[in-house]
Amino acid sequence: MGMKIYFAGSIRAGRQDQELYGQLINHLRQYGAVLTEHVGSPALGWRGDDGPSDQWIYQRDMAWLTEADLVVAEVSVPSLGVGYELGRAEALGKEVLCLYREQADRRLSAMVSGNPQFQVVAYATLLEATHAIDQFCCSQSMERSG
Ligand code: 6K6
Repeated sequence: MGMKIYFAGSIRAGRQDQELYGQLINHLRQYGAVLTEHVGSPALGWRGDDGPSDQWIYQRDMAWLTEADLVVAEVSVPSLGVGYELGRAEALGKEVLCLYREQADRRLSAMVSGNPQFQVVAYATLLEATHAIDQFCCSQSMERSG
């Protein structure tokens, strides 16, 4: 327990999944501190300009990503910011879980689905998503405790 978790989800690329992000973040809390809780907040709109400067946000998020033990990304809404965070997470050697809802009119980027460093799980229901989180977080916390 007590891991640091970086949750990534779309902000300026569209907030249509915000409520789902909040549910996933709530579920993640049992495994440790979610550094990026605001990603699930209804107060954070798609403009994402109601707070500090973009430079400040970038610096803070990169610092959090560096200190995180695990990265969990909801990648159904394609977001430049989330894609960037995933690339940086890989370069930092982080363990990464990507959760994706199958959609008829859209396919996940091959840069994510084809990356052997990422665990990519397609899901249909919230229960399937939280199950994938349980498997990922439990195996990681067992590896950490030796
Ligand atoms: C308002 C108040 C404080 O911060 C804001 C606005 N913006 C952001 N705050 C925090 N993290 C952000 C913000 N914008 C992007 N990110 C990071 O990029 C998050 O960690 C998300 O996972 C990701 C979303 O990228 P876009 O490209 O969809 O915005």
